[in-house]
Amino acid sequence: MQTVDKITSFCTDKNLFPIIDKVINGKRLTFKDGVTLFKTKDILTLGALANLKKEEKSGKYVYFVINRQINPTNICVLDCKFCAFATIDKNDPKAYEMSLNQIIEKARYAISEGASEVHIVGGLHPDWKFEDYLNIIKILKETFPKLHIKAFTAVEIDYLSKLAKLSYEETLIALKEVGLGSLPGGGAEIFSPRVRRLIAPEKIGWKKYLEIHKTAHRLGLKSTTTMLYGHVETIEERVDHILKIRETQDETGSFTCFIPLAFQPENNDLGKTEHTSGIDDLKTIAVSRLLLDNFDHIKSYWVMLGEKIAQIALNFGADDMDGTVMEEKIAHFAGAKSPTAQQKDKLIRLIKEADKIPVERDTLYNSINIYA
Ligand code: V47
Repeated sequence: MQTVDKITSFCTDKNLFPIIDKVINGKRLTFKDGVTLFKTKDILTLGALANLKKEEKSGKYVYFVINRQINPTNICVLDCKFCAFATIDKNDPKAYEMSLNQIIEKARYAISEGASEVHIVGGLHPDWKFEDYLNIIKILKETFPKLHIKAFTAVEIDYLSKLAKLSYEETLIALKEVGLGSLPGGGAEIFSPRVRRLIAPEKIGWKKYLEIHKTAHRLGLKSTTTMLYGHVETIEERVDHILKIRETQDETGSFTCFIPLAFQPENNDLGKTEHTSGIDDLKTIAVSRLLLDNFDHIKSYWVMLGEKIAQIALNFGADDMDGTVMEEKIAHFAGAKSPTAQQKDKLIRLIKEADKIPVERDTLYNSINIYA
């Protein structure tokens, strides 16, 4: 039986028939298709289609990285309504700032555990200078030359450029020169101006977010990108967000991975208390896989999805699990139920149980070890 017939034979939503045909014939999906996919109740057809596309991209492989997250401070001049991690008040009992030494020791420990990457993001500290941020990268790279430093979201780059009175390009060049390896994807939230006004009114808008990533790409830096979902956004706003990312990837081709971030609902000022549902999580991964035909990788971020949904998502289009993380704070301040760190062996087991082949990768998806 042909693949189209096979999938249509168990499909229970006739609205999906034309989309199945397009996906199997390699045709690009539209905004309307994205909305239809999000609205379907036929989760198994959606999963089968997304898994088919995943297998075209990466076969049975599912990637992970041995990494550590380091969040140098949570003191932040912004006051985003959804964020439970940051505080604007230096006297808040939860406020903290790490010394350069503490950051170096965290990286040293990570390397002793086999890490190839540190992922550094944090608050926009009211008193830190551009040089303080620059020094974090410089000293880390001088101390650990082989370590890949994935650091500073577009929101931080915008802040640093203001501190340094430099353009985005000049700011990124200065950071690259001292050892910045790539940019992480945080800070994208949802691009819709309506949603941004509600959840993060002071944060840079989507145009600047994408301009910073495009500038990084022009300079030869790769980056990842994200979407924070499950708060006050509509399905249409999710699809619009994903398509703006697809357009940017058409231009630059330098995003390595897309990461849907499931909203963690504790300690926020949005009045939201519900976690995303498993069905919504799986749909979001699958629709992302199907719409982002120009992305090689879709991440199933176990920290925010929980291990169980993250594992199932490996059969709904995801081909990456992020990594060991070692010290997660942002989601856990907001009530994430997952552990704050993950053992490599556990990641391998989760991937194998999903009938996939675990591949330890570096930040840029060079494979380090295949666990066939
Ligand atoms: O920028 C903040 C989001 C991001 C919450 O680039 C929240 O490979 C859920 O971007 N619930 C930080 N999300 C994490 C992030 C990330 C994680 C893993 C890998 C990569 C990558 C990037 O988390 C923030 C914000 O968008 N966030 N608060 C919350 N309550």
